[in-house]
Amino acid sequence: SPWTGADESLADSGGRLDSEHVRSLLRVYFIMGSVNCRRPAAEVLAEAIAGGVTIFQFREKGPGALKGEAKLNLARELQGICHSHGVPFIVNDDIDLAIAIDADGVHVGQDDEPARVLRKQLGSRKIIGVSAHTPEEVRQAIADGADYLGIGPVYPTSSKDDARPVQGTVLIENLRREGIAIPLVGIGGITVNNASPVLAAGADGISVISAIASASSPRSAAAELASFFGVEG
Ligand code: 3NM
Repeated sequence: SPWTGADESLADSGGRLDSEHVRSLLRVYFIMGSVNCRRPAAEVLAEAIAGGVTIFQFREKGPGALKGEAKLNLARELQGICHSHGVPFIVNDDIDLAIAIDADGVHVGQDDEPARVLRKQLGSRKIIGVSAHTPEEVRQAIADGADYLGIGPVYPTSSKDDARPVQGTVLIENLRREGIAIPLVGIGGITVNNASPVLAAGADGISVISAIASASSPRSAAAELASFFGVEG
């Protein structure tokens, strides 16, 4: 079902988000900032959503990234596109921006505020995602109340300068073998040609930048990724 924002029906009796709903939202997780695409980001995002993207993260980072009002304006434009299609809009790292525009959630790395601090700032109805690269980081993020994890880099990536060493699908497999059920996505170098082992390892979804943002047709690329889940683009 499409995301409906701060809707009580998504929260359980404790006011927490429904973890199975979050899990289903993660299937085709598209991440993008203005530096990731050569065409206007709004065009790329609209096409990707038409293809079947299920959740979007605004990640305005790296050399040439927008700042200040330009960043805020692009965030608002992309958020509007997401919301008109029922796609949750997540902000990477920038908690102040997430709060200013009432985003649906935030995604943070290991160098940012821990999820337990973010939860206090954002409340129980926002999605909080954490990048984790080791079993210890996974345990900590879960203890801190993360709603989902991003595990990577699964494959070599050229979209993140400070990416950790490639780890394949082994951490995802090990977590599932240990019975850790938290919703999670694989990230890093994933394309339609290598996504299958990530899902077989137990990921609930695949998270990509370049496979969609750099595709000649973002719509087709998203549709091919969505087809792993039997979703028509
Ligand atoms: N985080 P692409 S890898 C944003 O390992 C990000 O945590 C990673 O881009 C991690 O799909 C990555 O183009 C880049 O490889 C993903």
